[in-house]
Amino acid sequence: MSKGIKSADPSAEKIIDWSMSQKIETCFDRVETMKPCPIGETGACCKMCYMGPCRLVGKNAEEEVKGICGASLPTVVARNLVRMIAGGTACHGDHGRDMVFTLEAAAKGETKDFRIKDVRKLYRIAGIIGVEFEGRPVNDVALDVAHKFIEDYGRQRGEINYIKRAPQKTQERWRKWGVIPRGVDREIAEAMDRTTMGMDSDPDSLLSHGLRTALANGWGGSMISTDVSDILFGTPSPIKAEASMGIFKENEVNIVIHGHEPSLAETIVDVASDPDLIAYAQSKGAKGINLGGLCCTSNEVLMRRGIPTAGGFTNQELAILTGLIEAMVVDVQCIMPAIVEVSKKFHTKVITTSEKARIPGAQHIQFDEHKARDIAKEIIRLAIDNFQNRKAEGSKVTQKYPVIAGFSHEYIEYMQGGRWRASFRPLNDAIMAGRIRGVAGVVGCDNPRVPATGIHKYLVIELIKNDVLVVTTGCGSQACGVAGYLTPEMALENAGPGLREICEAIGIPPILHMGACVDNTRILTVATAMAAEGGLSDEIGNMPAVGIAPEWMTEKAISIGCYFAASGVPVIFGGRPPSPIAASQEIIRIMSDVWYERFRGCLVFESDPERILSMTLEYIDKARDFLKLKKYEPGRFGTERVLMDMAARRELEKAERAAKPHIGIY
Ligand code: MSK
Repeated sequence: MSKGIKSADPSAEKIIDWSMSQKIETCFDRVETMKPCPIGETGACCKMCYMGPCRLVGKNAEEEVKGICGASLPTVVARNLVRMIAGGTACHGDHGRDMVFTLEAAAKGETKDFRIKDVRKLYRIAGIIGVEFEGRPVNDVALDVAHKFIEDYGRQRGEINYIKRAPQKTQERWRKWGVIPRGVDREIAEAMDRTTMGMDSDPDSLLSHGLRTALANGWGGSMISTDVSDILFGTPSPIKAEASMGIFKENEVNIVIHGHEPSLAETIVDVASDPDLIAYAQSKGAKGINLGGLCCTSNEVLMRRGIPTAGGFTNQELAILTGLIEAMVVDVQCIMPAIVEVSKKFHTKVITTSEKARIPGAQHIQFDEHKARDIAKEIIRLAIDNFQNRKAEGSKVTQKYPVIAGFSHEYIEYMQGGRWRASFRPLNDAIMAGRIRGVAGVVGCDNPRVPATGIHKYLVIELIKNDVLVVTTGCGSQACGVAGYLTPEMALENAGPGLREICEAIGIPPILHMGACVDNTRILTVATAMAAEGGLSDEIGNMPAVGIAPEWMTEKAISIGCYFAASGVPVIFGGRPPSPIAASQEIIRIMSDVWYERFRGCLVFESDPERILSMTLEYIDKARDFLKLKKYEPGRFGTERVLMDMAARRELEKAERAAKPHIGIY
């Protein structure tokens, strides 16, 4: 492995240096030896049947480059992308399904270990999906809500429940273009069906179904997951915690909770303070039990319980390299099988807990929501027993940063008017007046293939300097946390004057941690509320808002990017060039120009961080112009907006129909 900066997280970088000196291999080594397949990385490899795999390369025009069956290059690129969307939707969909089953078990009284913690949220959701709640026992309402959500998975015809939650105009676009999902499972199955050999070969038709499948994630599986998690474990509100690899304690039993689903992790947090378990830890020579998180399970317990985070995806092997981890407990998604190999060099026990995510060499303790506390206690005892096996070696880091996390939709609304007058008026007004230029979601994975330039860090700081309010989720939020960017003080120091003024007035930081990957749906509902509030766009499309995934790598990220595009948000995916659609100009055109025309959103790929920044600001300013908002001028704010009469509104709609999208950079 060559020397040089590998991670933008300084504590991770220190551990990587140590691993190199010890010749312990991590993803940062493998990324250098494993070169990506140059055909597959652009989407040009078709392996849907065994006449191939066909490599669709050549100098002819792309529609003339064909596989053995005659599938063209655009067809193959589209099929590959749709399969990525299906994979991502399946992951988030299953996550949501597991949460619903837990809600169902709690409502039926089948488990004593879970209960409805946030009745207010339950009623709010019941109201949205048409479940009667007035005067009914809480568990009856919860059971009906659970059953309505279960229907969303298996429905064969009709529309998933949350479609009606979107702005009317956004729904109309979806209906017009036939992308409303019927059921989560149905869309995934159809995506697999359409993309097999001999099925759909029309790129536009394929990609439209891709959007339908992605919407089944955003307004289905993921949104269900977020809401049911809030109902069961509480809707997040700001909470202080710590971030970085320095969260582990030398004199305590360290347990890492890693993956995505909160059920087991929440239970581990509950029982870790059990006096019997603490006494047991002390009997083994430890001072106590210390929990830390990784990836999105971490985000779940960070924003609800203040459990410190060791960072995002690329930090998972590195956490073990501290030599301080007694047990790494994993649930589902984004778990590198490599952690087992690394753990063999230390005393760490890797414990898998889901049948869906087993790893050879790991110890398996199956999670069951019906006896969650017993299982959590068994895991903690196992970790305590392992404390005595801790060896002296490891790369110790002490650096850590404070973070403020937990900005849910409900809390952001509450901050703008209190419990009785909660609204999005101040935020909309600030955007209209140009104090806030726009909003950017900087989200998604971290990726060892991306040179460690700290693209998340660069973008969030530059955006807030430009008066753009930043919301962040997933490993993107971890990248901000381990850099010390998730404190109001630090972020306010860097924010532009207008953004700073508003953040101070409302009492929010300029970079808002909104949760895990599934919680990107919180951004959708915030955008919907802003549309309903009035004064900006009356749909999600045309809002001065952009989504960015600077270092994406999972299929889930592609699915998320697509549901934002279909919902009306321009989305920029960064990272290394090329892109999974780079082989086909036709697919690039559909996903940028055609999708923009239809939905006012798009998905483009751009690897240069400076270009990502300038494109983001261009999208935002273009939306401001379109809405006839006051021109953004740093430090100069207006209060009035150009009012639109009917004629102006008609002009606007005419302009919209004629609008050619704009930035075609890939
Ligand atoms: S964990 S999907 S690496 S954000 Fe949600 Fe992080 Fe991406 Fe996994």
